[in-house]
Formats: sequence, C-alpha cells, structure tokens
Amino acid sequence: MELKIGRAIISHALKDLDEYSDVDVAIVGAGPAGLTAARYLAEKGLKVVVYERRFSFGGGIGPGGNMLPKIVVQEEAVPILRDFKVRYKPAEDGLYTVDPAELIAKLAAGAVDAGAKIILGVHVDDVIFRGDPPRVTGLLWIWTPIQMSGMHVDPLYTQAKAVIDATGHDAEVVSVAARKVPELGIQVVGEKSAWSEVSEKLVVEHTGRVAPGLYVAGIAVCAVYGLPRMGPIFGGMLMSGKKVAEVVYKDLMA
Ligand code: 48F
Repeated sequence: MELKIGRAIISHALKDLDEYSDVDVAIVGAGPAGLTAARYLAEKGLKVVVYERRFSFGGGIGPGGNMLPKIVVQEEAVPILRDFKVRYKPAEDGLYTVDPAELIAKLAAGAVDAGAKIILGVHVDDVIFRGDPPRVTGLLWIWTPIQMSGMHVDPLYTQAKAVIDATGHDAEVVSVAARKVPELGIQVVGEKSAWSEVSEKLVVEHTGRVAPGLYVAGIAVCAVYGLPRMGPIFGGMLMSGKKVAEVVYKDLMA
C-alpha cells in the first residue's frame, strides 16, 4: 500500500509540475486579487497557474479587520461577489460586509472550477527575461520550506506569456524585476499611508502592465505607483483582479 501511495503522489505531482511549467499566465499570490484574476482568465480558456507561498490561500482576507471576522466591500464590486456566489450584508453608505472564510473558499473554488491550477507552498523569487528591449517571459520558483531554511538551492522555471504580481504589500515580483533588470525601466515607489476612498479607485486605475510580459494587481499596485493603502475594504482588490484579467487577455489576444 505505501508503495502505491508514494507512486501515486510522485507520478501525478510530477505530471502536474511538468504540465504547468509552460503556461499562458502565471499569477503570483493567491490573495483576493490573484484568485479573482485566475478565475476570469481561466474561464476564457487560458492556461493559468497560481503560485502561493503559504499552504493555504486567501492572503489578507482571513484576518478580517484587525482579527474581527468581517471585511467590507463597496457597491461597485458587488457584481464580482455575485459571480462567485459570495453572500453580503448591507452596512452604511453603499458598503457591505462579507464573511472572510466564505470569501476565501468561494474565490478559490471559483478559480479552480474555472480551470486555474493553484500550487501551494511555492515561493517565487525571480523572473526570466529575454530580448533587447527586454520582456519578462517567466519566473523562478522554489518550495517555501527550502526558501525559509536559508540554504541555497537553485530554483526551477515556469515559462509564461504573462506574469502577474499579486503578492500583496511588497510587490515582490515587480520589485525583483525592477532591481535585477533595470532595462525594464520599472520604479517601485512604495506604498503611502491610508486614504481608503481614493486608494480604492486609484488601485484599479493603475492595475495593468508594468513592463512587457509583467503585470501588477491588488495592493501591490500601491507599492509600485506610490498610492495610499486602504485597510480592510476589499472591493478594489476584487476589481483589480478582474481588470488585470481583462488587460492580460486583451494583450495575449492581440
Ligand atoms: O496580501 P494579499 O491578500 O494581496 P492582495 O490580493 O490583497 C490585499 C489585501 O489582502 C489587503 C488589503 C486590502 O484591501 O490591503 O492587504 O493584493 O495576498 C498576496 C498573497 O501572495 C503571497 C502571500 O502569501 C499572499 O497569500 N505571496 C507573497 N509573496 C509571494 C507570494 C512570493 N514571492 N511567492 C509566492 N507567493
């Protein structure tokens, strides 16, 4: 029995890793922005992989607002909640509250059911680039426990027509690309303090392509463009995920 368990895991896991080493879209981060983008891209028929550093998904949704188990979503993002069949309750002034566990479960189920592959426990630590002027053509990844061990182990590659940084506050993928491939001409300005209503709009407006082959979504947009943060209101994250999916799809179909 043990032999069969081991063989089932090894053969099926390696088959998946092989299949997803060459994709249309690689999304880094399974928070609200990454999962939303994954669903809208996968349902268009694109081959989508999501790499998430933790062994769980949802990013910043789980802790709610300072550990109180509710997050807020505004009217404009309600159509996305409906797409994912997430329930919401009215609060003041066009705001709604959502249960974090339900949002995590349904965003992830929506992405997976649309055909996206989510791989957990993967830390993305670099990009691949080609050409002059350069274009991002993929990424380098390593299992998170190896990265945490501090030992130098060479990572493996994923080739992608588009890479989306949905890594949250630190915009890790765009930051590494900016630092290590200066020819891409990216400047990461750093996030500003909170101004929620302005930030929720600007984050969606600035969502999109940062350099050829490289896109940014979610709160990472604030770090890249020096926009204010917003706190536990998540409509902008969902709308940013949907917008980056539209921008990437348009670029890949052009
Ligand atoms: O942080 P996160 O939820 O980013 P988001 O989707 O949403 C932001 C909100 O949660 C919140 C906010 C809302 O208004 O301000 O902060 O933009 O999800 C980012 C995910 O990316 C993973 C991380 O573990 C988290 O689940 N991640 C970060 N860096 C890496 C990564 C990396 N280098 N490789 C793989 N996963």
